[in-house]
Amino acid sequence: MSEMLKYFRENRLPHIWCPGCGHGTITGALVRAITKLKLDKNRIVVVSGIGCSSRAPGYLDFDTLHTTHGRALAFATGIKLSRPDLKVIVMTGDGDSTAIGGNHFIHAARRNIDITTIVMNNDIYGMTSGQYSPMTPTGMFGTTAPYGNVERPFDLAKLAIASGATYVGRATSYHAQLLEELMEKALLNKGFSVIEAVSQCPTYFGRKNKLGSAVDMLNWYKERAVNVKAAAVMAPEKLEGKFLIGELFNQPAPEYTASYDALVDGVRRKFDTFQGGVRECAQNSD
Ligand SMILES: Cc1ncc(C[n+]2csc(CCOP(=O)(O)OP(=O)(O)O)c2C)c(N)n1
Repeated sequence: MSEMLKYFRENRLPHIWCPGCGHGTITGALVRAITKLKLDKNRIVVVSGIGCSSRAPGYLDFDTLHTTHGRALAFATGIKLSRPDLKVIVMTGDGDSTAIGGNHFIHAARRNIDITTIVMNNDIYGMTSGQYSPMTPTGMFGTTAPYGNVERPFDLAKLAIASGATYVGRATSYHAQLLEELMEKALLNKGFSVIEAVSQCPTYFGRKNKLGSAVDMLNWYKERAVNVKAAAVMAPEKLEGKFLIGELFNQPAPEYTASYDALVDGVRRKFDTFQGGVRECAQNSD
């Protein structure tokens, strides 16, 4: 525990999250994963957008950026390109990453840039009081879906995989141990990693959908989440109404900043050779 405290800005606590919110559990899992990997806190940058989830970096004693709504990955991309030696982590919400920030999300995945992205998915816009998001399940309620959401939600993991992410996992705030293990592997992946961390919002999503207390919501996750390894041997009808957790994808591919640096080196070498040739010509013509 004391080992973990060095990663927190204790003077910024207590946090602003509502009683029963899952975002603290997810932040705790990330800090435990970082502690386990013994990462140098002075070489970690944590970037967020705007939302309840995006308040997390404010409590963490790394170099942190609280940016604009949906733009965490754009800022993180700039940091990683200029300082590829740093470990860059993005903490974002389902709205921040798949609504206003959806474009940045798919392109960061497509490039396979070495950023670990933790999406705290509470199925709703928490900070602005419960509007539905692109990840609100069909039929569920939000303040902007008072008769039920008619849209189909993204499956974030499938979106990330199809876009090019090289490590993708999902767990819930109930499965905190698994969450930590997935985060550890995501942090070690040299490429774009996405962890969908399903998080209960009893204040808005829970209340609007009559899901009960935070504990009831955690039990809801416990009953509906199936580990992908167990699911592999289950009959499809047994998986109806369930969702998969665990390591959903792990397939290395060339990383963007490494490819970019190699390109720059190649161009520089060609340019130097060319300049050398020009110098030789000039000397010969003297
Ligand atoms: C450009 C812009 N548009 C809208 C907002 C208002 N806004 C702030 S947070 C937020 C949604 C946050 O939801 P999510 O990313 O799911 O995070 P949560 O609060 O649920 O953790 C919105 C729409 C804003 N701050 N900036």
